[in-house]
Amino acid sequence: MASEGAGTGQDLVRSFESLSAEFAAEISGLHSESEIRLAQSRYLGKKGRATELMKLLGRIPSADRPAVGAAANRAREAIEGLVEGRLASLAEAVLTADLSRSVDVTLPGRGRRAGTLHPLTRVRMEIEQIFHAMGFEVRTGPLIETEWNNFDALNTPADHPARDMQDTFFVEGGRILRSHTSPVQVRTMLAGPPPVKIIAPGNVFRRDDDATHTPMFPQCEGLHVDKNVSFEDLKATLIVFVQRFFGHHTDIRLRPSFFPFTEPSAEVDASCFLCQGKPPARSTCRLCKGTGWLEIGGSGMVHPNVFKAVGYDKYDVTGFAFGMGLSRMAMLKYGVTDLRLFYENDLRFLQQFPTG
Ligand code: 2NL
Repeated sequence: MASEGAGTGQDLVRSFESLSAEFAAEISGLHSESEIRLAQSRYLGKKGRATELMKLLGRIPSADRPAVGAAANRAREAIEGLVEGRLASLAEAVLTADLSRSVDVTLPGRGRRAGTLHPLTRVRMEIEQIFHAMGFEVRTGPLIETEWNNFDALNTPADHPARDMQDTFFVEGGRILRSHTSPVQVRTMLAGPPPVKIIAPGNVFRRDDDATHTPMFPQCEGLHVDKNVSFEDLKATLIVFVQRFFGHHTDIRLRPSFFPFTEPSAEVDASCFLCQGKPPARSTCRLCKGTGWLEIGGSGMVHPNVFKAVGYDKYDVTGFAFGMGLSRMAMLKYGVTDLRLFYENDLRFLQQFPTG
């Protein structure tokens, strides 16, 4: 070692001066903090080279000692400065490497937003709750049905126009996509004796596709069969429903109509909840178009032929049934003017129906 033979103060001063240069050379090839710290202790530690050099201080003339002490301090400061500088540039290099990756590690997190229910789902759940509170059970069934469950059992004979290829989807094996949820009620009646008090929400299919019809749409039907179920019970049930769904001032209007599976049959209108059906607001109402009424579905007393088909005694029980389209209910309730919005899954539309 250069310090070994140090006899004079000047030799020792030179040894200290070359120490920091040697140290600089040594750490220039090191690339981790632990290696650099280790090198630092080899020079400045208890058994380090600077400490060994200091031990020679006793062998030199005392007049030279202050100069050697000053040289030792300069060497220590220089080495410490080199360590700090090297560690800082190492940290800088690590940061630069991080930032140059394709992932920007400094970007704030995106966060998670809870989803919302689709407006058609919301309307279905609300209808389920209202009828459940009136004692109706919620039942579902398969989308692919037999022609018998979908048509024959419902007093809809083979020559009825609804059974045309143009109006119904026929699938392989003689089955069809159900055109209403009535087969759910048929299955329920076939499965057990009266009473039956159910609603059947679900998707149905018709060969229709234009501005106001989609080939698939959700509907909800209801059926109440028991001894002495009357048309009055139907009216009362519908009134409670529209009042809970549209608002407690709502009234209903029943217009004579025809369905193969009910007799008598009626179209169901709800009084317009926007203008309350009252003039003069009514004359300009954008919702009911001045009529004061909103068409919401159909209804009637279950046809005796339906009871015959499912094996119920038409002299023992009576029943009412009704059906409504959920898209129409959602459009009326939320003021949606284009049916297609329900099926485009545009978040700008869907986010207008917050859940909670
Ligand atoms: C409408 C009309 C209606 C029914 C559905 C029904 C079911 C059985 C027996 C008798 Cl199992 N009827 N369902 C009755 C009358 C009308 O729906 O315009 N729906 C959107």
